[in-house]
Amino acid sequence: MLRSLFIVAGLFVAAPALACPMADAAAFAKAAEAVQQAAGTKVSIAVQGMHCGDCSSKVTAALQGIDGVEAVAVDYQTGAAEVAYDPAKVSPDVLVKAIVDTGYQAELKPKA
Ligand SMILES: [Cu+2]
Repeated sequence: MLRSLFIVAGLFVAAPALACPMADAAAFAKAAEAVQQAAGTKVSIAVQGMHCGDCSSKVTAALQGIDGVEAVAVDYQTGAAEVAYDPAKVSPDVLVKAIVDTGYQAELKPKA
């Protein structure tokens, strides 16, 4: 009895980890729009090595922790990272280095 309770509780804990790709894409689209509407300079960074929502959360947290970063959107499925930043406080190279330091490969995308 107690054992099955633990199994049920475990399923609830595990559920968010089985992230729905559609939900992730929608969350990224929303975050990317916030980046576009944020003040500051926008840059796109190509990130390699992300394979789940946990990866995009780590990259997002690393970027958000940088002084001068205004908004961040990261999609592990496409490897896209969109950042709005204050050029007086931070440079794109610092953003790329923060991602690399987190354990992923990253490079600036040429301006579209
Ligand atoms: Cu991951």
